[in-house]
Amino acid sequence: MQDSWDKSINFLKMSVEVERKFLCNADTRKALEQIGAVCVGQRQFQDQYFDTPMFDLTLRNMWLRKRNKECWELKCEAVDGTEEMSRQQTRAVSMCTQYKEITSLHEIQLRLKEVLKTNSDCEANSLQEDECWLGEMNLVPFAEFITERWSYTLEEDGVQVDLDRADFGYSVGEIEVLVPEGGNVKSALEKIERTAQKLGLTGNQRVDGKMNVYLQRNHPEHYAKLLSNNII
Ligand code: V4E
Repeated sequence: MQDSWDKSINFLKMSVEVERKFLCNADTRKALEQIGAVCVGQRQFQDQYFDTPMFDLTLRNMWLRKRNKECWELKCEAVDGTEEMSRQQTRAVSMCTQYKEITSLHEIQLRLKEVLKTNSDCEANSLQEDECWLGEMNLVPFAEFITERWSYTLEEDGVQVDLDRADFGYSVGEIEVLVPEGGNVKSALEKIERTAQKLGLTGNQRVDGKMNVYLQRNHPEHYAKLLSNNII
C-alpha cells in the first residue's frame, strides 16, 4: 500500500512540459530574432520509440523513448482540468499539450510495470546494453527518426522555442515551458500564448507533431485508432 502511494506521489512530482506546436517556414528564424529570441544551439538527435505489439502504451497516451541510444524518457499525459478557466485560457489550453516527463530509468520501469502489469525482475542496470527489461515487458521499437533542432530562448522567463526538422521530411516548431513539480501551469500557458502572439501565430488548430506525421505515414491503422480515441 505504502509502495503504491509512494509511486503515485512520485508521479505527481514529475515536471510537466507544456508545449504548443506551430508550423514553421523559411521566415520563422527571422521572426524569432525580431522578437528578441537568441539562438542557443543546433544539434541532431536520434529517437527510438517503444511500445508493445498491441500498442498498450500509446493507447494510454504514454510515450516511451530512447534518445541517442542512451537517454530514456517516458511522457505521460498530464491535464489538470479542475480549475475554472476564462474563454481565452480554455483556448490556450486547447492549443497546448501537457505531459509529465519521467527520466529516471528506475521510475520508468516502475511505472511501466504498473501499467503493463508485468512481473519483470530486470531492473535498471548500469550497463546500458543490458535491456532485458524491454523483452520481459514485451516492448519493441515502432518508430525511429533523426531530428535536427535549432533552439532559441526568449526574454520571457523559461520560454524555449525549438525548430525541428525530421529526417522523414517534416518540419515543426514548438514553444515550450518546463514547469517543475508544484509549479504554475497557468502561468506557463500564458507565457506560451504571449510568445505565440508575438510570433503572429493566428491559427486555432493544433499542429501535428513529428510523431503524428510519422504514424500517419508508417502505421496508418494505429494512427487512426489514436485519432478515434482522441489521443492525438
Ligand atoms: C507526447 C508525444 C510524444 C512524445 C514526444 O513528443 P514531442 O514533445 O512532440 O517530441 P520532441 O522530439 O519535441 O521531444 P522533446 O525534445 O521536446 O522532449 S509522441 C506523441 N505525443 C503525443 C502528442 C500529441 N498528442 N499531440 C501533439 C501535438 N504532439 C504530441
